[in-house]
Amino acid sequence: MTTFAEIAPQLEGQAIEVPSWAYGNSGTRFKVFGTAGTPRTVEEKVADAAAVNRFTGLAPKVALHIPWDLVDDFAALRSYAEDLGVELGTINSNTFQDDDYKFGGLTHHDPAIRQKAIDHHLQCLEVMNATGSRDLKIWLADGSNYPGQADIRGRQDRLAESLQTIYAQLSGDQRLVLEYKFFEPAFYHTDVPDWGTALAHVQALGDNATVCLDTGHHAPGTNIEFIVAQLLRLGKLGAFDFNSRFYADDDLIVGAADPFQLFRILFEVIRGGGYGPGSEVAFMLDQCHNVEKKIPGQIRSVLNVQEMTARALLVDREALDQAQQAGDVLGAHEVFMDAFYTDVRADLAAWRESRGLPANPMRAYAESGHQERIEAERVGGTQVGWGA
Ligand code: PSV
Ligand code: MN
Ligand code: MN
Repeated sequence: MTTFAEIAPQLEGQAIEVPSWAYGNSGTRFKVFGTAGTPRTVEEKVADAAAVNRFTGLAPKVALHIPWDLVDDFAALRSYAEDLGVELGTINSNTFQDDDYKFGGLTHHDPAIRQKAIDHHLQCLEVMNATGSRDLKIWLADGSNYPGQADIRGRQDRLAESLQTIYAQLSGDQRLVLEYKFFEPAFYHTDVPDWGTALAHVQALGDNATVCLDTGHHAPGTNIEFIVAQLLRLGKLGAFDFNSRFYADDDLIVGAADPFQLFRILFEVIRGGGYGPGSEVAFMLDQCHNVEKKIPGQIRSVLNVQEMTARALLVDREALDQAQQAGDVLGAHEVFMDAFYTDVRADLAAWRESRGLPANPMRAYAESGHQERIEAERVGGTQVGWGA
């Protein structure tokens, strides 16, 4: 039986990148609810991300979305973030909120619109040069709603060409990370619907192109940990967008819908060498907080990832291997489940305290007065939202 003390050193340095858009107002197509204390500026979003890191020690980077987080001076934003103890992380492009992109961006049949989408990504690369970011994350809303509406094959060819043009402009250790999603906003076909399509494109590009696995972007019942194992095996798992979904795609708190699935995913990450020193996998949240408060929503999220990481580390790999080799089906399953059912909360609380962090970051935040302070201070101006 592996003990918490044995795995504790491996929790050191765990980093989960938080998305700037998690701090803005969001909702559904029915209603976006305003929340007191919501940031009005990019700086206030970065400050909220820094608060999550202060209370948890788990979130040293904040991902930006362009143009939502466009500022005149990214070097200044970078030093503002660094003064608050966080770095600017992944840059996410956006080719889904402009009328020109109604029928797609990087896949569009009109060369002028395709060029506009490519230029947007080149602008993102310039932002990355100023922020010191490593990853350009591309999620496409491209697809079609009706059979016959679009030339599915032609769109793949154009996508490959567009990605090639963007990829050619990467410099240094910059990476292109391509995210897939099985549907929405297109409902018949999506141009990058699955990991196979994403893999085909990044493999054609080269070593600095990898796949982003968003946990919410699969059909119900999909064995996501298998995809993790396969992409790691091929050296092509670049990043995670963590979140939860109950029915279709959604951006709810990671580990909320199915903590066991998160455990299984993290076990394969660890098993495949995707966790810890030397691993290049970026762990990100991609979430929105429609009805709950946003900073505690993010604190809860990074803690969920930490808790399931600790449990996955607790799997007695030697015992598991022995049982597997012996064909002991139920024995192997029990070793796996023993780790999953181990409650690590008290051990983690003590571990955090020993590092000068609050034992219970959720409670510490609630008692800190931080929420009341930002709610009182952030009056006037326009609150930012998903899409602004
Ligand atoms: C849309 O599904 C989405 O949630 C994708 O997962 C992206 O990562 C995110 O928006 C931000 O562009
Ligand atoms: Mn995502
Ligand atoms: Mn999504």
